[in-house]
Amino acid sequence: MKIYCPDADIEYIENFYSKHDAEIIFQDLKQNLAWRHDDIKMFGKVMKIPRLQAWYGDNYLSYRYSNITLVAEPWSVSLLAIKEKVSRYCQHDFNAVLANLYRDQQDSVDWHNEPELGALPTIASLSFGAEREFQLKHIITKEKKSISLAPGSLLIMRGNTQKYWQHSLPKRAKSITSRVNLTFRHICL
Ligand SMILES: O=C(O)CCC(=O)C(=O)O
Repeated sequence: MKIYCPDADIEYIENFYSKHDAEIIFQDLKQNLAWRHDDIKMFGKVMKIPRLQAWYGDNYLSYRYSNITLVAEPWSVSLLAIKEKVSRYCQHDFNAVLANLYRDQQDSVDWHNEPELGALPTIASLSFGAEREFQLKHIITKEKKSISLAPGSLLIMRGNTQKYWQHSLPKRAKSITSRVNLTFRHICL
C-alpha cells in the first residue's frame, strides 16, 4: 500500500511476515542480537540514548551518529535470511542493518532523516513486537503523517523521502511492551 505524502515515496506492507513468524523472529532478535546502550552528548550533557541498538553489516562497515561510531557485527544467519527476503521484495541491495530495541513506552527516537545515506536512499524498516506509532514531518511545509507500525510489517522509504521528510518514534504515556525494529540500509563506501 502506498502512503500518500507529497515529495516522498513510501510503501507499507502490513503482513510482510505472518503474525506467527513475526513473533518467533521478535523473540530471536530480542534475545540474540548484540544490543548495546550507548551515551550521546546533547546540549553539553552526556546521557543514555533512549533505546538499545545493534549494528550488523558487511565487512565491519561503520556507522556514525551523535559522536558515536558503531562498527558492524558480521551478519547472523537469521539477519541474513531476513535481509534476503527484504532485498528480494524491494529489488534493492542492502549492506547494513541498524536494529533498535524499544524496551517500553519511554524509549523513542527523535526527529531525524538519514543524510549520511547519500541521495535518494532506500530504507526498509521492519517491525516486531509491540505496535508503535511512526511519525513523519515535511521539513518545509511541516505537514505531519502518522503510521501505526504493526508487528511483521515492512515500511519502505525511497527516492526523495529523506530529503523532504524527517521521521520519529515518540515516547508515549500509556504502557507499551517492547518492540524491535530493523532498518536495512545501503552505506555508500
Ligand atoms: O523504530 C523505527 O520504526 C524507526 C527507527 C529509525 O528511525 C532509525 O533507526 O533511524
